[in-house]
Amino acid sequence: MKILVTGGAGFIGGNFIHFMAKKHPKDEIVNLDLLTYAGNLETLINVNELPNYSFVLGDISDRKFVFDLFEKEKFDVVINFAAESHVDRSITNPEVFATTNVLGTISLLDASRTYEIKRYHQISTDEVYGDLPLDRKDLFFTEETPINTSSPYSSSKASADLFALSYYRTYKLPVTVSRCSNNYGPYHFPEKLIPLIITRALDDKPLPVYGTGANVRDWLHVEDHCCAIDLIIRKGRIGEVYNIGGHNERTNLEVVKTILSILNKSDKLIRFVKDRPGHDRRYAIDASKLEKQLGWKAKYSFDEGIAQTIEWYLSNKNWWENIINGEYRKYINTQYGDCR
Ligand code: NAD
Ligand code: TDX
Repeated sequence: MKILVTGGAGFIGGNFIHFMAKKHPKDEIVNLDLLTYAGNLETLINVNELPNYSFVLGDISDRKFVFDLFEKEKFDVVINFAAESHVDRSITNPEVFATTNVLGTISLLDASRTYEIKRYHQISTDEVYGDLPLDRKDLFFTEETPINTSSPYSSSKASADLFALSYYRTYKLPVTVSRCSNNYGPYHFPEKLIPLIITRALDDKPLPVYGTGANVRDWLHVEDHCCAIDLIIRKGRIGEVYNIGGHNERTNLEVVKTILSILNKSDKLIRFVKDRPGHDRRYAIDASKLEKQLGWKAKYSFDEGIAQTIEWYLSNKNWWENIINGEYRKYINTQYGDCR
């Protein structure tokens, strides 16, 4: 099987390529990534030399480039991870979220239609459902929960998600969509809560917690996410949406305190700062469709996963220090010229 992975130099796409290299070493993987600030080829050093893996620098919203690539490569499967993924950045600069997340997805869908791709999988998010109240622990997002977005990021992702589903209904393109909760694990860019807190706590820097820290996220280990995607592209029913989540709800304050306690650092590093505008209160996923239909089950509890993740950040200081000091851009520029 020849698979196009877009956004493979990012957090989840990068983990997915590692996962596939181990689980399906005979599959061929082409990684298309624009290497924005979030793309880091150092994540892929271990897979770079594999004969079935190749990297292509390019923009998913550049239609001519995308069509030429599909013409040349004859992919069987397309998995679209590429996106602008940070909610806070979408609040300060929404436009690129429309370009990459919406127009980029449409150009991949059109190329998939033209070149009769056997399966197109869209990586969507639980943020398309909006949020749940904090005082209703009995409520979860199911695949039938109405779309009701809050941020420019989630609006762009919902749009892409609905475009993908419309290509199934209108053109019979074999599409599947997955909506997952917050991922965490190795190679997570240190602008997002968990890696931000780990890396700043290790340097004894103040730790910004938005509002009162009472917002709840449902944490999914990235390896469990990769396993679910692998199942969906092979066995998922076309035209269907699958929720992915591991019933690991924690308030942000609980997450920060857990990290501090594992690192043996003081709670005094915590700073309660101005809240994110439009901040979603609670995400909680019901993944029973994926569990019943495809036999998926999360392997990691949050307690195991966070300990493993912290261990990874302790053993891979070079990876995140190169991001914080900007060194990773030098690596990219040496490899590819001043591409961005
Ligand atoms: P990320 O920001 O770490 O990586 C995104 C990757 O996409 C980067 O390598 C970047 O260079 C690349 N990219 C950006 N614009 C591009 C373009 N125009 N063309 C080609 N490549 C481009 O993101 P992530 O956390 O790995 O998320 C991957 C996907 O999963 C996204 O679609 C995101 O919306 C979704 N998602 C993420 C989470 C999470 O918790 N991280 C949860 C739910 C859904
Ligand atoms: O400095 C911070 N302080 C803080 O309190 C940051 C960066 C975040 N937060 C809070 C905001 C959220 O309630 O922590 C929670 C998690 O924040 P993020 O890591 O920014 O993730 P979130 O906004 O929940 O979105 C993530 O999950 C869904 C991903 O970034 C999205 O790409 C995905 O779709």
